[in-house]
Amino acid sequence: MRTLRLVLGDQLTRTISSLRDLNAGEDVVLLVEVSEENTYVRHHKQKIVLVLSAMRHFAAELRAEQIDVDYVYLDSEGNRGSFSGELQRAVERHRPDRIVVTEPGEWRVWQQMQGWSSQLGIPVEIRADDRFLTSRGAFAQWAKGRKHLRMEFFYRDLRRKTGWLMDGEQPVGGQWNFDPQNRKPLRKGLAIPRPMRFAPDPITLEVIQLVGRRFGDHFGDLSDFGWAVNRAHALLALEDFIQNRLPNFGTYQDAMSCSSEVLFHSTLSPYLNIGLLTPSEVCQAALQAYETGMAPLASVEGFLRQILGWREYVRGVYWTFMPAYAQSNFFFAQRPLPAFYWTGETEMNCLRHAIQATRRNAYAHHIQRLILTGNFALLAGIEPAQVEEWYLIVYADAFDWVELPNTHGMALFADGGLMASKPYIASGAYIHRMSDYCPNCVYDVKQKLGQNACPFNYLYWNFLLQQELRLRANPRLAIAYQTLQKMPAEQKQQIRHQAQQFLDALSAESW
Ligand code: FAD
Ligand code: DLZ
Ligand code: SF4
Repeated sequence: MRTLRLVLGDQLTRTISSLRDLNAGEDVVLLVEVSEENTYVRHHKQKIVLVLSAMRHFAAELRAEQIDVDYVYLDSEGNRGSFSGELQRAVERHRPDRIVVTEPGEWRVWQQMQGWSSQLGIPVEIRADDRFLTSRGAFAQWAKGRKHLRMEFFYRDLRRKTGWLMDGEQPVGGQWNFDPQNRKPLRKGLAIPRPMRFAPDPITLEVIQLVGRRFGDHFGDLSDFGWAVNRAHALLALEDFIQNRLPNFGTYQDAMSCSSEVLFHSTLSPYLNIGLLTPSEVCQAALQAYETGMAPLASVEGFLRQILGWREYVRGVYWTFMPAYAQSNFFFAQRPLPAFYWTGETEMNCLRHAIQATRRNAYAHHIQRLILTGNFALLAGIEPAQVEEWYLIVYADAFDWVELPNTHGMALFADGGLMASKPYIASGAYIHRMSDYCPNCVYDVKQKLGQNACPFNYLYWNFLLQQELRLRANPRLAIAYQTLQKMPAEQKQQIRHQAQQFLDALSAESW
């Protein structure tokens, strides 16, 4: 039986389920560069280079194994510009008996796939993506009947299931969570190793030219492309993280600094999300570092929690609740996205720093995404769909299944608390405690009101005032509402007034 095996641009794993029973003498593997995938949002230029160059490298690796690969370039003659159109053409070329593909990461593409068999007139087998440690069905089962889906309980179940960092039924170290030891601001004078970067090879250089030509008006810079685009380099990046940054990962997980864009984070998400690395091998590498005494338990547990916990969990939320999930707007937020999200031109030093770094690198670490751009969008009442599109565009690791729950649920609380037990809101004080942005800002983080006051301060209290009916009963916000209750009416009025003035000026500058 001749099988056409379609591999999507985020499925670049040799052990992916669609290639598992490949018959090298008979089957054809199809990879297609299509304009629809490059423009369904106007992705950061570096994200397009990463995906297309990694696809080309993956194809070359398969060919080196004598596998018959049909590769359609973006500029190939007759390219129909979509998965469905290119599959149709490939069926005409190869006349296969069936098509095999692994389930996609995005609802949008999943819907397209449902129609392929009838459109093409041949069987299409859609296989589970078992690179994840939890299947879509298993998560839905876990979620069934639960009012709130707290990540912590899901994570503990997975620790028990995998046996990772377990001592029989108990967590190693006697705790599931080492948060109190983690999350410190950066210590002065601490050396921060720079992550490994990779000079573009001829394949990547060609893609850089193509992207400059075809998508030159997309967000982001191309001049400093340094991502790994093949598995060998992604493995080097993993090793570099384990040796040089994992030991400090936990302690400084929530720190932010002008002096480093990455700090002790791994920067492995783009490789995990397009398949150059698998989540289990990354977790195993971290566990080994613990076992050999290279990294402390608090860091290794903190890191494992991100991949075994958060990454699996958000994917589960996505597939269990889509497509309705994307539609909710708990706070009825309507404001347009401010222009500075694209330009980085704002007087707020923290936001300027994070957004300009995102333009340069297609990367920001988690706490920048959550507490800077996410928190600001929540406090300012920006419409969720616009914020979500921004997050899907600007990062090299952005794919709907992981971006949407993180933005919609975690950062914006637009799902009304399905994922998070309270909105992640922070005033300037938290940003000041966790970063070194404030001393170099035109605003004064200590001032709550007045021309020089940090906007995060009055926006924070204004948000709590505006959303009082929706949030007052939340026990995790009890202290904030007690403070608000004691606040003089006149001060509340001033907060509302200053916030309104600031927000009106933002709307005026929106695109
Ligand atoms: P590290 O801090 O080194 O963490 C290790 C790994 O854990 C990451 O590589 C990632 O695979 C995983 N991870 C950590 N946190 C999360 C999380 N909350 N959800 C899922 N996986 C997680 N992550 C994406 O991969 N793509 C996105 O589009 C994306 N959008 C986000 C949007 C918002 C508003 C927020 C708050 C978070 C988003 N995240 C997203 C999650 C997280 O911020 C990134 O995974 C992380 O910053 C990537 O950098 P890193 O590889 O250095 O991560
Ligand atoms: C992100 C992306 C881009 C920019 N280009 C392509 C492409 O040309 N061909 C392809 O197969 N995949 C691409 N991708 C990744 C897809 O968008 C991704 O596979 C789907 O969104 C399903 O998750
Ligand atoms: Fe950001 Fe406010 Fe600090 Fe300025 S003062 S860097 S706006 S938190």
